[in-house]
Amino acid sequence: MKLFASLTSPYARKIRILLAEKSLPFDLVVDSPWESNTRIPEVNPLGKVPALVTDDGEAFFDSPVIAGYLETLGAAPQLIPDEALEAVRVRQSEALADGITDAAVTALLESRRPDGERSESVIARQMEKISRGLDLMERRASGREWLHGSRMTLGDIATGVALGYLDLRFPTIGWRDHHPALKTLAERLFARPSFVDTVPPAG
Ligand SMILES: N[C@@H](CCC(=O)N[C@@H](CS)C(=O)NCC(=O)O)C(=O)O
Repeated sequence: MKLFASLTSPYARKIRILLAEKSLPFDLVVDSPWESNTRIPEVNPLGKVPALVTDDGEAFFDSPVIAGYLETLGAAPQLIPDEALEAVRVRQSEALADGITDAAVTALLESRRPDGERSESVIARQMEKISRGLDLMERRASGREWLHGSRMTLGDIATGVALGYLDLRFPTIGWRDHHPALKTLAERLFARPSFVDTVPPAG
């Protein structure tokens, strides 16, 4: 299978980590959706990464859907539990983490708009989402080794990716200062080869 990804996309990083954790072989097609010669719209009409194309030519997007597809391949470790409600809870953690990432991406793009076009209130609104999201993540991580059950799940991986993205784009947030459980969880995640090997380049 082929994964279309940019090296800085946190959503694509989540999928690269899942593939690494499951030791699934794939071809990485590095492509930026912002470049004029991008081929991403050929596999994802929404023009976003990540997009995954199976060996049979079927294309999957967006990242939660790709995560669900990878789980169907049956490769260990299992990262979404079988039990339906527990699986929904893991997906809820993924949605919270992805939502924090969405807010950070929106704030970043807004902050890069030219003087006069930039809205400080849009940025502030996104920062509030990040702050509230981090607080809920912290409560869920408190007193536990992993967010769900006794093993790492997709929820932990998505959370680590969101925290790593804040480190990359908004280091001044300093989320570690007020979120000790997330700090501990992130230290455990960031030491894994799957995270180390997918650290985004600066820029
Ligand atoms: N919800 C999507 C978000 C994907 C996304 O927004 N990717 C960004 C890169 S970080 C992108 O491709 N943006 C290009 C665009 O919005 O045109 C997912 O989880 O896959």
